[in-house]
Amino acid sequence: MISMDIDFKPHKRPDQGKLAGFDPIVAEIHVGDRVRFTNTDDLQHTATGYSFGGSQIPSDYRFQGDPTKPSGDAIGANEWSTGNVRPHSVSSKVFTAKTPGTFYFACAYHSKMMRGAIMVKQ
Ligand SMILES: [Cu+2]
Repeated sequence: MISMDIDFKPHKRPDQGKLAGFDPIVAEIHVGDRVRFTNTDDLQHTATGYSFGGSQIPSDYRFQGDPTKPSGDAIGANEWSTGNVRPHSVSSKVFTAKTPGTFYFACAYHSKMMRGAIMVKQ
């Protein structure tokens, strides 16, 4: 379970830029684990995976699909999204970790202030 709240404090990671707005901010899980997001804030948020190969999120990145609609089932390097998750402890759909790696995601509405990572281990 990863909580979503725009007020969660920034966590600096020198090679990845600012990560904030989710707790845990870097979720360490294993292949086969399931992930669900819960919006503990009083604003609507999404968690939407970036599809890019590098270690630095491109500053001009734009989500390809419609991040306000749920998409995908797997945490990986392809775009996936919770879609809009309503405030006050509503939970998202469930995603499964299928491939090892570090995958970044953001809230589609607050992508500069709400960014996190999921580290999937074998
Ligand atoms: Cu948000």
